[in-house]
Amino acid sequence: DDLLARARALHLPRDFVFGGATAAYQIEGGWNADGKGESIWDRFCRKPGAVIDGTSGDVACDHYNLWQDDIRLMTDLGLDAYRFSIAWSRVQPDGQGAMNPKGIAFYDRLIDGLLAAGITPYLTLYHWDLPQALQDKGGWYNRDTAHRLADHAETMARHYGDRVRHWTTLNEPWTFCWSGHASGEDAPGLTDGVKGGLTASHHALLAHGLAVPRIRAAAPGAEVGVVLDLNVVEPASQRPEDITAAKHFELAQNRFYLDAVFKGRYPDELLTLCAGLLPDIRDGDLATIAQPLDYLGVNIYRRSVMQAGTELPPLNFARVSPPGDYTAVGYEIYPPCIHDILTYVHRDYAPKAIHISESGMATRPETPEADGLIHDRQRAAYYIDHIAELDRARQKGVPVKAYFAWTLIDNFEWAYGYTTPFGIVHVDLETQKRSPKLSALCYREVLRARR
Ligand code: PNW
Repeated sequence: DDLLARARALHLPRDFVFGGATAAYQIEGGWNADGKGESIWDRFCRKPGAVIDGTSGDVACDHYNLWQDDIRLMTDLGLDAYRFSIAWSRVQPDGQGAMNPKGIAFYDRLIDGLLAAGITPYLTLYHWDLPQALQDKGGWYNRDTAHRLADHAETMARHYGDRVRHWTTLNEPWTFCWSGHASGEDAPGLTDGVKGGLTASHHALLAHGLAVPRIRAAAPGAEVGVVLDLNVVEPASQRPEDITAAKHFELAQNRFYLDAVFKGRYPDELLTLCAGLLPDIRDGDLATIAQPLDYLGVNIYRRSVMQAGTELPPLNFARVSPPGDYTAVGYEIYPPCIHDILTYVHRDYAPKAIHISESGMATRPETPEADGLIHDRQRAAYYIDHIAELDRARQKGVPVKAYFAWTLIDNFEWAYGYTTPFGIVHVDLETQKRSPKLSALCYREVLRARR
């Protein structure tokens, strides 16, 4: 097959890390098993209309029970690494106070199983599923939540730090803060506009900054980073109002987080624009946030072409869809985005190392062809083209060290439910049977072709 041949023609270095990524709520199921507490996603999915197909992660891929099968899949694909997240309410049902030993034991089994299989665990502490008990106290609007996450980080690092070396504090503060608190598309479903997005973001960044030294103290030798979802932003035209709108979007999605984490400040232009909508930013907060990091994780799915519009006033942008191919969640397929974001981050912030912590595409639900295989040719090409663009940036000297496919197995895609699978492995939701797709076979070839 031509795609397999194209995969074999990529030659990343031998020590380049290839992995698969997932998140607890999207795959585990077992939403109330063995003493797990309720999370904001458990609550949100029960709200009529919140998830387009009316589903939830109650069962998802039943990874809570089938984790051994999933490790076997990773072994078959030859993955070096596995990026997963801990469901906070599984290990500590209320997000503070009593721990849940059975929940802790689940991740012990998973981590020990990965290590026995020779797969390196990359652990994310927070991938969107805040314990509902903390939401009841204000969630990310409550500054105290930052301290609760830092405590959680330390507890996890004490427990798993002897076996887990790679730690991520937050997954995508932009998305969980803004989609959760400004537009309301994600849990907890609040629609408080810019004020909501910025308040949640400041507290989330504070949580990150407080957590980093706690992880290092509890797990000496740990490599610690944060995962940001960044976008390559372009104005739709050279009209001044479009250039301004693109700038506002870039400040809000990229620079707010990057400047805080790497430079210990928020962009002045954004603070001026959003005066009156700002959270309580206290003396010392930005110094706390700007911890030295071992790596930056970047999730990149598309570029963003922006024009003047009415979204999130006073940011006032609108997304433009240039002609081209689009995925099932409406993202433009634009492979240079990965090269462009890597060179942008390297040029302006120079992290020690960069990981592409997520990259991948959604389709409509798929079914196997006569030969039993799902021929997801577009997804296979997506991986080949994006990894080639990553390699182009690497060859220019960008220190990109790892790439994680989003996602290992078809799973619960948040507000899209099960309507837009992203997996390189198909999951039959009736039988829970896993079957690698053509994209998985191509990915394996890319891994094998390293030299
Ligand atoms: C990520 N964008 O979110 C999440 O980390 C995953 O949990 C999720 O399943 C995956 O993407 C697929 O949607 C995104 O701006 C955040 O293009 C932002 C963007 C894309 C995905």
